[in-house]
Amino acid sequence: MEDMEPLKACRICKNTSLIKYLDLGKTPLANAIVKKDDIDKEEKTFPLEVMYCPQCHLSQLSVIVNPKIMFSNYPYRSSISKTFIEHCKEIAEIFKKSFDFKENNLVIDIASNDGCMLQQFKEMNFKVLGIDPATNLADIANNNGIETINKFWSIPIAQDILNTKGHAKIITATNVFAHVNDLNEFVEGVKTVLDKDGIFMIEAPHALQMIKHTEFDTIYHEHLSYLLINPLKHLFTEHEMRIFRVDETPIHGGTIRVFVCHNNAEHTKEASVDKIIEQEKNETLYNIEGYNEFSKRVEKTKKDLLELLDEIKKEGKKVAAYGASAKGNTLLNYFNIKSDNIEFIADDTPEKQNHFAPGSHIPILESSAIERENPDYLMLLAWNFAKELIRKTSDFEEKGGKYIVPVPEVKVVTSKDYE
Ligand code: DWN
Repeated sequence: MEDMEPLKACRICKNTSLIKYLDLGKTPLANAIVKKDDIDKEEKTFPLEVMYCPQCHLSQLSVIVNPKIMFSNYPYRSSISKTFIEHCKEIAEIFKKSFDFKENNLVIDIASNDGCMLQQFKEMNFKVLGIDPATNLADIANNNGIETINKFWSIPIAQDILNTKGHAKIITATNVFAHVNDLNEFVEGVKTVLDKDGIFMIEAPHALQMIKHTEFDTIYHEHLSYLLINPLKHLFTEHEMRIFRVDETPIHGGTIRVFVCHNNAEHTKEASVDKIIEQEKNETLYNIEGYNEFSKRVEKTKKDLLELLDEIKKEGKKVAAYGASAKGNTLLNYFNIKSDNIEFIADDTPEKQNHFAPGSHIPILESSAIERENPDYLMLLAWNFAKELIRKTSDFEEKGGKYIVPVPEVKVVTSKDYE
């Protein structure tokens, strides 16, 4: 596959008449952090446009960037966030309590990152197996005792696991289903190895929350699809599977947790499935009207944030950022914000420190830089973890520092706003 190919048809229902409703220009890959030695090299950029399928209502990018470029070595560690570790524990407890799974049942986590999710299941005496294409992350997980296959998920991988370890009672896929181009291959792989009464659980940003709360920074090339329950229902029906429960959870700006099983499995469909579909209909996300004013709200966020940063600059005050997130790079690049406005981005991820953000080339430093450089404001580019980031920077606030949260609307906040 070349670096990029155009989307020819809706990846779920194959409709070819898609409607573009957002264009964020050509941008570098959101996690393509730049080494010091490469700072003067030209960065690859790709169109960042979102298309709406009027047939199944899936939102999806107009291009597919080669996943090998994005995921073979990945600078994002799930375990950096204590909030996310707690979130993984909550998921493992749901399976332990709500479904009568036994110790030693096999749990597979697809796109298992550094083993964050599987560590929780392992502590509950499940048998665990991770799959992740990122060699750097698979090495971390394997070194931590979480067996991890360093590959992309596929039907052959699923078949190998079935032959060597048997069926899986649980297959989890958090923050990966929206990243996959060939969802049919992905789902057929799950079907191959999922136990007849097993559960396949997906977590992904809910397009309803993205549109409703102007979370445009969730849009970057790793996220090929922006999911609603209706298109997912259509997809699983095609594979003799069905959605029997949907939870809503606030992580990552509003996520849907979708429970799927084989058609003839014993899991009874819950009211939550139709309730979410009703919500999606009520937000007019099943026709293009629901999307038309989204881009206007993105432009308002851009105007408000640039005005705020200009004001702060005129006061001679300094702004830094915390959380060199992929979403943060969408925001910085679409708003054309660079180091003359944001002095540095603090981040606790070793793979990101002492590099530069893609496009903006703002330096990414260890979070100790906050105390050393003493900015007046911290823009939370990982606003979805605002509470955790604010809790970690209480010294900064005690010295009079304030926080800027850019989404869902531009606000100057303090820890009191999160009590
Ligand atoms: O889907 C994806 C989501 C789940 O994670 C991936 N495609 C990529 C990634 O997106 P993101 O980078 O926007 O996610 P986060 O979790 O909002 O990024 C948080 C950033 O902030 C990371 O670089 C880690 C950093 N961080 C930190 O330095 N200290 C985060 C916390 C909580 C901290 O305490």
